[in-house]
Amino acid sequence: MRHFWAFLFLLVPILGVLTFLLAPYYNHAFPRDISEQGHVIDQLFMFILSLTGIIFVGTEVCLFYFMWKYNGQSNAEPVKYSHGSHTLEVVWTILPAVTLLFIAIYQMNAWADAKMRRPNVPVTAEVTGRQFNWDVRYPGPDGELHTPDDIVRVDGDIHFPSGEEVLLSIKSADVLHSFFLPNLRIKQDVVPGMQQYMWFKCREPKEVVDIVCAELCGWGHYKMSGRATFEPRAEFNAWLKEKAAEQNVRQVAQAKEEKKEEKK
Ligand SMILES: [Cu+2]
Repeated sequence: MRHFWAFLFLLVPILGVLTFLLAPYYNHAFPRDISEQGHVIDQLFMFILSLTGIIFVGTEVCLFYFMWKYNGQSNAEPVKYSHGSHTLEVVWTILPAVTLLFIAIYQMNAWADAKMRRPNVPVTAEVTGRQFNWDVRYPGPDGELHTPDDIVRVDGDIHFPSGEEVLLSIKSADVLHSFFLPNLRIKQDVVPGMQQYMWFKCREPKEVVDIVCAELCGWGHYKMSGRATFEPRAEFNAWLKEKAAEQNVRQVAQAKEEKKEEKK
């Protein structure tokens, strides 16, 4: 086939665009957004995707056209070499630079909302990433973290109040992890030795979503999953109370066990 390579290269944009268009029908598009700020992130993503998508398709079509037109089998003329064009080089340096600068300015507010303007609310919980789990510590009735009445959860079943700002303090006990709530468009790298904060607000009254680790952190990386349940404040408080009671029962049993050991 004379134009085999031209057609092969044309397949790239066709398959690329088709995959993108069909993804939602196969449930491979964005997970449902339940966050109050999520649409800003999605809009930004779609904007950048459209921009790069148009340039991608344009480039691929040019590639196809030139491969078709200058096919060696149909062009008897010898190859002519060009030694570059100063004007063209200036244009293709300035255009991307201006585009990147525009995106940098355009997204500033979204970045500030997501990473800099920390809401003025008490910390809902402290999340610690470790190989291979997310440990979550809630302040007890005293509202203070790292006091004896803290409620510690290590089973991946985490609850948060919905309809209000949730502020998490987050750290790592060992290596790099990344706390990712796809449905809330929230992802935060967890760096050893660094104390960080992340915040979000779930606009749905009741929702159960996935928690994942988005940083390859070792052989058990896949195990760092969990479920986050969002529920109204009253239900959340009731859940916390129930878990505190369970924890107390366990602690009392443990203390009894230890006393028995001592007597022996
Ligand atoms: Cu991890």
